[in-house]
Amino acid sequence: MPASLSGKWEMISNVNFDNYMIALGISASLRKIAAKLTLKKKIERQEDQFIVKTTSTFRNYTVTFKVGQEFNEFTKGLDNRHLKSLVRWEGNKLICEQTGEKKNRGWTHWIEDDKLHLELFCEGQVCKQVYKNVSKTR
Ligand code: 1AG
Repeated sequence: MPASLSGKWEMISNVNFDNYMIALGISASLRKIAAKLTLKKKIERQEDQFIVKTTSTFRNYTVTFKVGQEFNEFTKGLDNRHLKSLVRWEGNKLICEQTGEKKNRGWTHWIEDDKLHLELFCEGQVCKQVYKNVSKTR
């Protein structure tokens, strides 16, 4: 059973995504498309390095980082902003702080009941997503 974030995941719930996107300044037409997507994640980990790929039928987004090492993030195809991002562990939660134009922005990933949990936050809005594991087991 998946005890780590690594693997393939498919979204099964998505709460308050619209308000999160509004906080990011995403247009109504784009939000309408985004709201209908079933997002997938592929998370690869090699020691302190992570590659997180978010994919959908509409757009894809990949971020690569090392835990504890600040990096420049460009949210290409999302809100297209340049951020200074820093990911750290807090217990078994992987927490990213995204510093830039938007205040109190970031995300938290953790595993609970074999599901991948994600909170995306921006300026007081919190979007909560849950993903089921769809890694091939053989
Ligand atoms: C992320 O996840 C965010 C990944 O960093 C994308 C999740 C939600 C989309 C965010 C904002 C919406 C902006 C524009 C709408 C356009 C496209 C719809 C979504 C496209 C998905 C690729 C945290 C972590 C590591 O997993 O990235």
